[in-house]
Amino acid sequence: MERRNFISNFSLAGLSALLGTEIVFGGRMPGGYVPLGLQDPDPFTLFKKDSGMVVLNNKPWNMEARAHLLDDKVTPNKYMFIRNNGLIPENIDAAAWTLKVSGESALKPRTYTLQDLQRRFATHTYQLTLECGGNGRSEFDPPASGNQWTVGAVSCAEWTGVRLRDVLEDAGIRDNAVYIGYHAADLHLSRDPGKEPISRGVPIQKALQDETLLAFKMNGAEIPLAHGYPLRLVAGGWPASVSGKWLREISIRDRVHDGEKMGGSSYRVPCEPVAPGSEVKEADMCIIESMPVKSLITYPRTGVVLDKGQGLEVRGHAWAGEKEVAAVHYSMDFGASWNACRLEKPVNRLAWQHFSARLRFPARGYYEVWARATDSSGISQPMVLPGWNPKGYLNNACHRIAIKVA
Ligand SMILES: Nc1nc2c(c(=O)[nH]1)N[C@H]1C(S)=C(S)[C@@H](COP(=O)(O)O)O[C@H]1N2
Ligand SMILES: [Mo]
Repeated sequence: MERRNFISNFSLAGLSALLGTEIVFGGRMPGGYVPLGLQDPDPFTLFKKDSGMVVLNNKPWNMEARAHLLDDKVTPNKYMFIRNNGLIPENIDAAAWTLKVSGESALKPRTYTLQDLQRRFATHTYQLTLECGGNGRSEFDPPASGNQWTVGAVSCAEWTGVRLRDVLEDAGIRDNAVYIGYHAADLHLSRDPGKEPISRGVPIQKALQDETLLAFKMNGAEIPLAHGYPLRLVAGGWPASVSGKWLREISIRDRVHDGEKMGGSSYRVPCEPVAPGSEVKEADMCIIESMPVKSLITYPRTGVVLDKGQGLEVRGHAWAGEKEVAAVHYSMDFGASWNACRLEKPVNRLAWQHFSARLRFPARGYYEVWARATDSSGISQPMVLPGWNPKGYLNNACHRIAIKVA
């Protein structure tokens, strides 16, 4: 986002809010002047993020959480990772915003205002897990290019909107429909309006699921700008790249959507395992669909020092793409033995689940707690890195934290 343009659209009160305090002589400030305190991009203030978040890139903005920041059952905005491929749209007028439904397989292509969507279709609310396909990329060797996400490119917020299915059915779906693709309002980094930063999609079956939303609210409020205000596609359990932010158009396709970042090595992995560092032919790459089983220890934070005799409640979340998590186990002896954690059912399909366990440490010294989730089909997280792939996707290795008992 061009900070200067963005900022100059704010009123004095808005600028004060961004600065976090009143501009005492604000009335004397020349029109359009950008206060120095706002000239140095401070993404934490700009996006209302916690100062413990980690900025991976500023052009485009990419930011991740640390594991312990994700302790809430429902992720608040301040701890939600940001993944942008292009520039956040400026000057959004929600009252004039429209969503077009188009494509070869749309019977009656239509355009809806946000008000049309809200008035004409029933509203639904779900907690939905969104994990970037590249979460965990930083551990792959040979390394993959792209944002070096560690563990924090995952969230589970509560999304409210209308079902994509209801809207697609209103526009009419031809029998030959196989996919939907999204088009959004963000600008390509080159600022060339003819180029899209990203335009992905999902098979029609995923588009028609109850939980696939055209969302206009996150955690009960307007969607924050960085997360797709005023309208976002949310398809939980799949790489979050299919959940298009700043949504302008949904295309009902008679073929696999061929938008930006659908081909090559983008969000695709070798269909069959390959040796690390291999060249993989485009024809041998498959589109990532449901995300694999994974878990994250969110309490305590790694490195915590405990007093001897102090018990400890360890907790976190686990998720498994389209599947449910059936069990989470922990180990405190480097994987030699495993014990079951308590595990809650998901509030709804595609929401992450919460686990906890009460631990006792037998002596002073250093420990590690490892967590491992198993999905409903019996597949568990690997303890070492899973299959290498050219872009470093789908690292669902077990999460570990360090603990000292003093
Ligand atoms: N329009 C648009 N939608 C987008 C993206 C984007 O760059 N532009 N990034 C995608 C990717 S790769 C991810 S991981 C998620 C990140 O969502 P978040 O920033 O709300 O956490 O948004 C997806 N939707
Ligand atoms: Mo992503």
